Order: sequence, then C-alpha cells, then structure tokens
Amino acid sequence: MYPHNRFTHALTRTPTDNLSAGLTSQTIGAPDMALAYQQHTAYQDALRACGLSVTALAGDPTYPDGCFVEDAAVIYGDLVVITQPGALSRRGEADAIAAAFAHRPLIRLTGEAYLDGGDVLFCADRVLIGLSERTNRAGATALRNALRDYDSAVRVEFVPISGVLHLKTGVTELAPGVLVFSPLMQTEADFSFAECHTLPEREWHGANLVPINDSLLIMEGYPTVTELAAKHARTVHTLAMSEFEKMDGSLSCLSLRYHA
Ligand code: CIR
Repeated sequence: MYPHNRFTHALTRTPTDNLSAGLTSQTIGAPDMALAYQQHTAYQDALRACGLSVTALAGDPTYPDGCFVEDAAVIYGDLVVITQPGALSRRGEADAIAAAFAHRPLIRLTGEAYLDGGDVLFCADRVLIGLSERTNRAGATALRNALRDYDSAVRVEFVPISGVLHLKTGVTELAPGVLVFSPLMQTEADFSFAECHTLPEREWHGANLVPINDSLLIMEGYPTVTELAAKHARTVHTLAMSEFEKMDGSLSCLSLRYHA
C-alpha cells in the first residue's frame, strides 16, 4: 500500500473553446479544440479505468486555463488546501474548486502566499514543494504549515527550480521511490532518496506521469517513458495530450485526485 497514490475520486473541469487564450510559453500553435475535447474525454475515461469516480465541472470561458484544475488545490487525506495560483489571470479559478469541496475541511491560502498545485509532488516518504515562477516561499510555507497542522509527521521539503513551469513538469514519480526527470529542469535539490531517471533532451515534456492505484498514466510520444513504465507499472494508460501540451499542460494538471 502506497497511500499517497490511492484514490477513489477525481475532479476535472471541461476545457472551453478559448483554451488558446490561456497562458503558454510554447510556440507550437493553438490547440485544435475538437481534438482537445476528444483528448480530455479520453483522459477522463482513463481515470475511470483506474477505478476513479470522476466529477467534471463545467468550464468557464472567463478562465481559459481553468481545465488545469490541479493548480487550484492540494489534497492530502481529508484536507483540501485551496491555493492562490501564481498567475494573476488564474486566481479566480480557485472559487469553483472551493465550492466543489465545500463539504470537506478546507483551508485557503491568502495574502502574499502564492502556490500552484503543479508545484506539489507527493513522492516516496515526503512532500516536495517547488519554488518556481508560480509558487513563492510564502505560498510554500503556508502549505507546509497547513500540512503539518493536519499531520505532524509529514515531511515537507522546498525545491527551488527553474527551466520548467512547475515542479511536476520537471519530475514525477513513476513507481514508489522511482523518479522521472525532464532534462530541462534545473535544481540543486538532493534526490538521492530515490532511483532517478532523466529523459533525453527530445523527450523533455514527457516527465509528467500520474500514478493512480496500481495504474500509471503516461503521455503518448515519449519512448523512454514508455519503456520505463513497462518495467515498473502493472497497468499503463498512454494518452495523447498534444493539444494541452501546446498550452504548457500535461497529465497531472487536468485532474485533482483524492480519496473520499
Ligand atoms: C498555465 O500556464 O498556467 C497553464 N497554461 C498550464 C498549467 C499546467 N499546470 C500544471 O502542469 N500543473
């Protein structure tokens, strides 16, 4: 049993036709929306295939990045921490996510504490919080305090990063204690607690994997990831994410996974 990857439910938010108005650092064209909806549906089907019950919130064109729900909350056991996303245009996304979790113990980051859920990685015996362009030290500290109040034994480490949008663009956990890195992420952090694999340059966007129960979601088009996944995971779901990659998105950002 590996508690932080055991889930029963997932929350998603349907993309809106103006997805291309969202934030991106990519220059590979605007998403084809017919394909984006198809990929989002296939993603939700994969979550269901992993045994999760999926709740899909309606999209709101006021927030073209709203489908990337992972950034608006961090869920640990029963605790839901609603974030203040680092990008100004995304701050309002958190209200709909807070409403969806109104029945659970809920904490909201306030003041100068900014954090994107994409910077929070539960792996091995610890929680890593990336200090990035979106997550500041005040945000990371507020999250650490909330996690510690909820579970005094939790181990939290800050990981300053650059070269990628979020910590989880740069590293995720393929299997207990096995990490996969993007070659683009720069960090001085010590990952010697894990078995580490760095992807080749051309596969830089493939490091974002989602372990769920006994399954693993990976993105189509990354042969090294496919090979590693086959070695470590019992069931692998390979998903086309091309239209979300155009908006700096990948797999984990499109859902909040939790135990209910
Ligand atoms: C953004 O730049 O905020 C969105 N276009 C993409 C967010 C992706 N989120 C994630 O990987 N956790």
